[in-house]
Amino acid sequence: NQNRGHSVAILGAPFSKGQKRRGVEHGPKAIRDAGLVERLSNLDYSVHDFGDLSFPRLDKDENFMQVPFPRTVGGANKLLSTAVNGAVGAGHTCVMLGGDHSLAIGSVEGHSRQCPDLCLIWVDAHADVNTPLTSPSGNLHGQSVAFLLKELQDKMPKIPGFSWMKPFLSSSDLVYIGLRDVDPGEHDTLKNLGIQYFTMRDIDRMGIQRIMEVTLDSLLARKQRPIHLSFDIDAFDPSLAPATGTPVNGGLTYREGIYIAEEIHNTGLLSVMDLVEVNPVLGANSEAVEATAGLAVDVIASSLGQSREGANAAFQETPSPK
Ligand code: NNH
Ligand code: MN
Ligand code: MN
Ligand code: MN
Repeated sequence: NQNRGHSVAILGAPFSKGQKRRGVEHGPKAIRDAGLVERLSNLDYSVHDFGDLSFPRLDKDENFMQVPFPRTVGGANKLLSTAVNGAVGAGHTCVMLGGDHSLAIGSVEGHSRQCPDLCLIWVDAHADVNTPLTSPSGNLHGQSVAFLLKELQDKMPKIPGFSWMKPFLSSSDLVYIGLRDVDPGEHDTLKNLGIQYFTMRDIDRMGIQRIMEVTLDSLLARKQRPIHLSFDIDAFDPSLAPATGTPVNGGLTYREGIYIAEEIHNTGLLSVMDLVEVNPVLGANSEAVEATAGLAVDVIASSLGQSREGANAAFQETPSPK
């Protein structure tokens, strides 16, 4: 098996202050309870579960403009960045379990310290590229990409809690898949910076096969480089992933989501992935929560090489009867 000798690090990030709905901090537990470690072990990885990070609580963290908890979110991401940097530096493929999507700031930043030439695939109903000045909600989970992009820096105010990081990503190093709820300021940024994005309408028109071909071609054709996959579970249709904070109708089918993951695995270049926004408090019942968390495990397993063709477990040869 090609995964033998390869190792996966699991980092839990129980954090919810990048948005206003409580419960997403229980995402890592829900995803582990759905059988993540066993599924990855069955793929013949050596799995290192580093447990959950513990994020310091600040007693005082006043809004910055209309942005809540800026120092708390900044501090959590600084900690996460160090953890991801360490895990990648130690040779692991890293899986970060959120938590809300503001955590991608630290996850991608920490990854970039080891892999400055990384590229980013953002699978989400939302573009998460608001700035504090364009955000309709103020929530930092809708602004993560704005912190990463070099080209957006003259539009970003100095936000308390984030002095530790500098933007490092070029807009040509990023592709979005699954968009269907983009704010006016975000749309303007996507257009102005010429960012490559595929909405659900594009998936309807082109099919997911063609979209993955174009995505990987545009990111990897010039040179092979490490991939950061940031997967927001709300990219899926709410019928499949109901336990999430901002569901939007008309999302990815199960097969489209798994195909995205499989194609990324097949590059052999996946280095870090985030699986975020599973909120077990928001499921209508335990079935809804288990379906959402189980889907998260399926996406992670497929990204790491679980194949619908089979050939996942070690097998010598077909036994013959004596
Ligand atoms: N675009 C909205 C905002 O900025 C919603 C973002 N919500 C998300 N993003 N779940 O993935 O607040
Ligand atoms: Mn998101
Ligand atoms: Mn989203
Ligand atoms: Mn493989």
